[in-house]
Amino acid sequence: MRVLLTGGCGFIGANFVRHVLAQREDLELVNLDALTYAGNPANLADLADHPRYRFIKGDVADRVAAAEAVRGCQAVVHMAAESHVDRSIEGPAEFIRTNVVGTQVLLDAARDAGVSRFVLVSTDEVYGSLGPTGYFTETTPLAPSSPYSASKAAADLLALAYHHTFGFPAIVTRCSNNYGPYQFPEKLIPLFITNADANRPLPLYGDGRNVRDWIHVEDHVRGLLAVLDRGRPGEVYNIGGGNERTNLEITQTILAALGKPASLITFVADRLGHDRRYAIDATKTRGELGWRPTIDFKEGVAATVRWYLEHRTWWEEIKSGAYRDYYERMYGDRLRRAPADRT
Ligand code: NAD
Ligand code: TDX
Repeated sequence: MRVLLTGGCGFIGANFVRHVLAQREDLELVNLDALTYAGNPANLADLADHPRYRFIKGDVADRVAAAEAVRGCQAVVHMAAESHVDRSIEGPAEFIRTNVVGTQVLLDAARDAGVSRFVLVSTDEVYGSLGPTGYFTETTPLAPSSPYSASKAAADLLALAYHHTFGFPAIVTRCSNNYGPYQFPEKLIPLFITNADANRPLPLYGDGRNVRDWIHVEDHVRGLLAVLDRGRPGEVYNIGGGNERTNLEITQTILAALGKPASLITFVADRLGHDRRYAIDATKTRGELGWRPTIDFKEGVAATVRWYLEHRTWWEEIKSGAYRDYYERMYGDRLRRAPADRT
């Protein structure tokens, strides 16, 4: 089967391509990626000539590019997106263009091409924020709170509406926070590993007690493939690791793994509208698809820290480019205004 993957040069996409080419001889991949700041050809450079892989540089919101990419494909895994909440607070427009309009354009192209499956990679953030107890299930009402999560909720509901209205074979996945190799160092775990390595402050938002439910990217990729293989059209599948941690706990784990002092922790002004807690109930996906996460959190984080230490050139190149302007915009004032006592 030939599968169109969108956003394959990003974090989850690169891990998806690597997994499929190594382990799924029955699948060929066409990767449509616009190579935004988050799309890095270096993530897949060694696979460029693989016989079951083809790369197309293009924008999912471009009708012609989307139609050309999906031609000859039997299935789609759509994960191209603007993915960083902080950037969506700085400027929502690109999130609407790529995540909402891009999804509609791709859905139409895939409908025209008559694909037999369309997996839309959504996120647990569409459910909004939880209090101290409870879990998101697939029937939890959507209540997105950032421009990012609102744009993902729009994409998610569009896919389900195409199933309801047109009988289009869309399936939606909603996964919790991923970590692992190739994650762009704007996100919490790679940002804190790379900053700590350089003895730079770790800017922890608010009181550092917000909770995220972490899953290794490899387990997410296996979940996406289970949905592609066995998911039912029109259904939603939650994917989560069951590893709830406060951001402060994550920070302490990273510092311990690197042997760095707690004095690097710097509490800074909170993210606007910061969701307090996410936690996924993945009972349906486990029961119906026979999927379960396999990577122990402690071991997964230790391996991820090692990966960043062994791939310095990869992230040093990113952090020395346009990323520096982003970092100054996002953190410059926050860090200058942070209390002198960093603990
Ligand atoms: P990422 O930002 O690392 O990668 C996004 C990729 O999409 C990049 O390669 C980028 O070039 C590409 N892209 C962006 N705009 C495009 C466009 N208009 N046309 C074509 N390509 C475009 O993101 P990620 O963390 O790998 O996330 C992938 C998907 O998974 C996203 O849809 C995200 O919402 C979802 N998701 C992520 C997480 C997580 O923790 N990272 C959790 C749940 C769901
Ligand atoms: O500098 C930081 N300081 C900080 O305290 C950053 C970048 C983050 N944080 C906090 C905010 C969150 O509570 O850490 C937590 C995780 O932040 P991110 O890594 O930005 O992830 P999050 O906002 O939870 O969203 C992620 O998971 C769901 C992905 O970026 C999304 O694409 C996915 O949908």
